[in-house]
Amino acid sequence: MKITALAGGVGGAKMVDGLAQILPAKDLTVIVNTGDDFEHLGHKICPDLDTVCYTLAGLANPETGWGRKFESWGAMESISALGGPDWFRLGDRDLGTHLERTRRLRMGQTLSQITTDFCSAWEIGPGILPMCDEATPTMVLTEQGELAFQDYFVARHCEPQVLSFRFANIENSRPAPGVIEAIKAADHVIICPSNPWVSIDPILSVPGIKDEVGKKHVVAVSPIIGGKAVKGPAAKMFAELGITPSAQAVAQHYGSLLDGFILDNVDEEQVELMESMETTTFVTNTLMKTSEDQAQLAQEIVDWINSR
Ligand code: FO1
Repeated sequence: MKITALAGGVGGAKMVDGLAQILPAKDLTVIVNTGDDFEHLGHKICPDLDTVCYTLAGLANPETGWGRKFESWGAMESISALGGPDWFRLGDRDLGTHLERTRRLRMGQTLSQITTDFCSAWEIGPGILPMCDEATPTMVLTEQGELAFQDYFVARHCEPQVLSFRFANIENSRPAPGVIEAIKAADHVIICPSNPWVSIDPILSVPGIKDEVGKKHVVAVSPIIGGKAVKGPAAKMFAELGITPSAQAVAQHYGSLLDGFILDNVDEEQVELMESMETTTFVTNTLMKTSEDQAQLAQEIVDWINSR
């Protein structure tokens, strides 16, 4: 069975890692959010692509979820000592990725070509595709004005109250090569337990992607468990936008795109509400603390999908 997953951030990377453990590599393609990408210290940083790739390559930092394991911070310390911008922490090993990616971009290669090459160097089996090759930076409209995503997320610790989101230049973007083909070829699309507002919505906003996803069987895994986000600001965003954060709110956010929804045992009482919305549900442990948890959740989802 062929699966195409939509992913961003640490929750997405964990789900994808679980799927990669149980599916043949040729049957899994991951479309990754690039709305978080930005230029920093003159280099192109792609946090979600790198988080997914480092995780699948076994290179990810298990404490932070982003960046590399066995990292050293010499370059950052030098920048800091010179009074340079040190609010966004780039480790030495991670920096190598950004240097090489930026070098290739400046030679005229596309982000999708570079990602394919990096994945083969890191011996990653599943297909990993950026949602598009164009820059479509996520902008967060807050009570303190409009902020670039990493300014909001890292520099300001997600503190400003959110009013809305905008994906700049999205209307001029096109699905990266292979994206539409991967969705068409999929038996199922899985929306990973990533932030709906800033990880999944950017992907679905690339012209053509949502229409193609809408033709498939689509299931989503809730990133909200017991009213709280497993990691990151998703619950805070729902609340600030006037929506009580819950698994049900996530299902409502995706609306008719979904024909299945996976929620955690602690949210079992929400099943009736969701089934009244005509979304079939699957209830299990969705908290992925270990690699075994990731594989178990992936297997349960695939078994459930197969049995429907
Ligand atoms: N997140 C932080 O909270 N602080 C950082 O200093 C930081 C550095 C960083 C470097 C490379 C990278 O790929 C990601 C990094 N992140 C950092 C995480 C990242 O900004 C966010 O988690 C994602 O954009 C949200 O999915």
